[in-house]
Amino acid sequence: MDILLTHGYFLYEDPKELQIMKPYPPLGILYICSHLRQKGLNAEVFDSTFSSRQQLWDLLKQGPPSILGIYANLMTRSTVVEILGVAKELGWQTLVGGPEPGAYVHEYLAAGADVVVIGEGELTLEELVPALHSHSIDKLHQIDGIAFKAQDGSVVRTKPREQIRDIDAQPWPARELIDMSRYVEVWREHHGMGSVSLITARGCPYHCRWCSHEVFGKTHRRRKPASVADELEWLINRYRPQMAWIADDVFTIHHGWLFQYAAEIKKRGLKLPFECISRADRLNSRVVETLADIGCFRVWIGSESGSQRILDAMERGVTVEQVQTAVSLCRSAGIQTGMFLMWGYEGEELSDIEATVEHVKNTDPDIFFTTVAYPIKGTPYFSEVADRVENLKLWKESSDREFRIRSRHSRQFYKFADKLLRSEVELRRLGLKADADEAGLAALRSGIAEARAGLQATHSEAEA
Ligand code: B12
Repeated sequence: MDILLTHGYFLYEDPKELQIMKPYPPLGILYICSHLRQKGLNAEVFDSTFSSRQQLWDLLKQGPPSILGIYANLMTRSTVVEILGVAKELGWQTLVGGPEPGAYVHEYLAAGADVVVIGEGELTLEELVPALHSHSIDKLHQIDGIAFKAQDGSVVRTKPREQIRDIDAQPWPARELIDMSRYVEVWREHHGMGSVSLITARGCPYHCRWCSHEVFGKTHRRRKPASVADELEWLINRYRPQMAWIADDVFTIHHGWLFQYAAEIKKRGLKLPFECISRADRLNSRVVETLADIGCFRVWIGSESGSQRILDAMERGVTVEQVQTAVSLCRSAGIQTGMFLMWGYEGEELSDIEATVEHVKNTDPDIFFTTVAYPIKGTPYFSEVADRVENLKLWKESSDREFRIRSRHSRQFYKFADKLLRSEVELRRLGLKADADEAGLAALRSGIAEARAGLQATHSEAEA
């Protein structure tokens, strides 16, 4: 074996994910694997999702030691660090890649990675794997898109790796190397619908200040509609799913592309229900009707805030009205909407929180999720608050989600904001029903009063 690829996500160790049970395969390492195989390298995958650490340790022990490449994101850091430690001890050479390591080169090298791969992995690994097998550190200096420790202990970062120009020329992810049917089955068992995932493009050209662009920068490369339709058709024939998730950052960026794709899907009779993420400013009535026509049943929209001031501070490039219009267009077309909302962005005050509550009440999406903003290293948001960021834990035991920002409101404050939002939305929904239960309405009203009092009481408490 020339390289073993893995990721640090073990579903069965995560009580929260065990309740959600919506796993998808790690497309990034599967794309790398199919590319390397096409180039004649013997690449294998250890898919940790349904496995245990012990199974991985056994495989690494079994050897013979080769190269282990690990995908890391901000949630899997501590597991990836543990895998690095075990692999090094057993004599493996180690690489890390994915959206997080480029922002923490020194830390990952100190944690046992021999090389950090920055950006897209395919072309870099095609050169890096043979170089590592030849044990020639000199060759590493010639490989773009990596960071490593030179013989004198200094950290070398080579030139950025050029992106793959024609992503249609790439082979599809090597799904046949993992237990794909298990993913589809888990979905079917827990949600009544087996699901598959695919991507139609790479990269997002927008510049929301909190978003991580570590892998693809601000570029946007799309596949050809027919190529995506081919992959979808293959997925349907091979795994018989009842739905799909299009895992692009923003599915409806390019309207012309969407209309061509829709024509292709319709021509082939491939109407598989699907969900996707989009932006309100990339949805209009023709786009929404087209989405409905080809089976889209839910669109996720990053609404973030109901305060235009905060949206502008995020450089979101969207107005509150656009979000309201997009949600109502989707509703008229029979498409559900899911909304992501963020508390605590720089400058957010009580009045902005009230504006968000009003916005969600008026817009009434089918589902919404809230997060307290966290500054991901490498983003403009992180740079803006860097001198106030504190991490109470050791790097290898924590994640960027655990950052505390000095002088921001306390976690308790945002819990009250959440309670206010949920109770207000619920009250509105219940209030619209003719047979609304009076006791239920009264309980929600008192919850709202408590949340507002809590917000006032904790308003001057700082986070860290
Ligand atoms: C799909 C997705 C998910 C799915 C994951 C399902 C799955 N298994 O794929 C779900 C919804 C579960 C999810 C959840 C989360 N996600 Co997410 N997600 C994505 C998304 C939209 C697409 C991933 C994808 O398939 N990309 C396409 C492939 C081709 O790209 P790739 O994975 O990056 O792989 C390339 C390179 O990274 C590199 N590479 C990858 N692996 C390796 C390994 C080695 C050894 C090497 C050398 C190179 C390498 O080469 C690959 C091919 O070029 C990305 C954004 C994006 N466009 O990538 C965000 C993204 C990865 N998610 C992100 C975040 C923050 C989260 C959450 C923390 C959100 C939350 N608040 O809960 C959780 C974490 C979940 C967890 N426990 O890990 C961030 C990560 C930021 C960071 N610095 O880590 C991203 C980048 C979004 C963003 N822009 O902020 N996510």
